[in-house]
Amino acid sequence: MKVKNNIILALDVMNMKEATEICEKLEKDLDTIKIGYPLTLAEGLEAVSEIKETFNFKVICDYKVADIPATNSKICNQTFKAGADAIICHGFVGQDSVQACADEAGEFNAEVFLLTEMSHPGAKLFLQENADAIAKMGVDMGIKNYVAPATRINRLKEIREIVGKDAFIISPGVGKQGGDVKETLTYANAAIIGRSIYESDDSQKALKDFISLI
Ligand code: 3DU
Repeated sequence: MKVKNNIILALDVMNMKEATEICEKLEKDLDTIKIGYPLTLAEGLEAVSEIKETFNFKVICDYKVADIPATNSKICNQTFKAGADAIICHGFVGQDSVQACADEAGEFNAEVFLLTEMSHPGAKLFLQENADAIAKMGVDMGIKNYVAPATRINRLKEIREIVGKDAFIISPGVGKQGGDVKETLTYANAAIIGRSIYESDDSQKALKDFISLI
């Protein structure tokens, strides 16, 4: 995946009106949007279709898919049918569950991002100790895309070393969660940024400020 300006907007606003306004303001400098449960639960999966129809954005659905293979397939099927270009799935559920997502993505010529370690403090409790193994599993499976934290640069670096230079890493945690965009992009291909942009009084300027730091 190619990401303009190496920044992905996390569009976690709670209605389509706000989502559309933000997208209109930022469409010159962005080409990739991440939609998660907040907007999807507020407005339905149509939010994905509507953004795809209205804008020239790639849409990554951050549904952190983490179920048995049969259910993962159905979740991915619906998401790709709605027009998503990619979906994020959890790795802790194991190879068969991740493979179900990858297989469904293959049917739609879409992509899967494997979530390794999350960015929040709580990720240290259970996820961190298994994140390297999750990343290794992804490599063994031939997964090309990963999610790794911008809030712990040493961990982002270690995960990059495991997945290799040709893997595509997107990294959440820049801005509000404390991560630094420039440092993050030393190891990640794109930074995921949400609140620091869409909660700003001037979202265009907030985005441009991040771009100027890269
Ligand atoms: O903290 P922000 O507002 O910049 O948003 C970060 C986005 O990335 C948000 O949608 C969140 O759900 C997602 N995310 C993480 O923050 C951390 C992860 O490990 C995975 C996804």
